Amino acid sequence: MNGIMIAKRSLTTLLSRTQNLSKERQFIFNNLKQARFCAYLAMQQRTPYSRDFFFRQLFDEKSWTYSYLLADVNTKEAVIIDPVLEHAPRDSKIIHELGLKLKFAMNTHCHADHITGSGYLKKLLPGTLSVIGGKAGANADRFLVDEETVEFGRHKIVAYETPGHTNGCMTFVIHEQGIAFTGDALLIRGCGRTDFQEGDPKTLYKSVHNKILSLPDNFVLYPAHDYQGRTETTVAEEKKYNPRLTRSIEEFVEIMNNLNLPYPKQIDKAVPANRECGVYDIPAEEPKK
Ligand SMILES: N[C@@H](CCC(=O)N[C@@H](CS)C(=O)NCC(=O)O)C(=O)O
Ligand SMILES: [Fe+2]
Repeated sequence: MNGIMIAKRSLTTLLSRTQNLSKERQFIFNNLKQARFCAYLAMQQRTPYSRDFFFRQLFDEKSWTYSYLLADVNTKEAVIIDPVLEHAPRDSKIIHELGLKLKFAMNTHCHADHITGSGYLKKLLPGTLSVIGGKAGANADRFLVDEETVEFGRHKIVAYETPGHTNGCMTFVIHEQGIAFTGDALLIRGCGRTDFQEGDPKTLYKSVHNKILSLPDNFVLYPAHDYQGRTETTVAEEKKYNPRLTRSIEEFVEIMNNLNLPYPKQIDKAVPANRECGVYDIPAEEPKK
């Protein structure tokens, strides 16, 4: 082996070592970044629920919808967020068993994929009032405006307009408990589609950034649906990992305009029914216990 060949081989070995070193460095750097974010998340402990705050997440397996039953443990006043028609008997049974009094059946928006349980719950639990955002274009007993407060016992929900999936979408925040119910504005690692009803991607992007991701990092977010079995997220997680909302507004619009999702199966039945806030398809007879 002559001198030139030896020199070439040494140079090649040296180069590959340098490349490996930079790859290793990159790997360590990425791991450190990840570890730092995990440590940050661990520090962002959730606000513990007050002892007098009752919370129950409920699920509809047909439309993958989450409903939330909340109550004041002392006064027993309760609200339910996004109830589903078919589950009104289940929900009213829980309310009855726990000795709660349902004050409001609240809707984050006029849903396209299922019929709200508001009307049926009104029938099963007389005295319940249905509630929806004033811009939803739906009928209800109470219409909410931006930043209006809804009370149950001593607890307060603040309703914020978060349009974009539909015009009337609202996010319900309980500041004291560090939680927000985002409806379909923000889903876990996703967001509501913008290709039907009054959907508009730019409006949705601004709503989510200005009203939801601007909440404290440790706020826990509860969506109206999840299609992968996840139950909750946080502001910090979505700001880091939401594949759509971490992009620029232009990229977001591009993504949303190219989702090509199938039309929701129940939309033609659900939207007209929800405009009447659930006074639809309710059995004349009480369900058998
Ligand atoms: N496949 C479902 C439709 C699911 C769907 O379109 N969900 C709406 C919320 S009502 C959505 O925004 N989905 C967002 C997504 O899937 O990324 C059905 O037929 O009901
Ligand atoms: Fe929806």
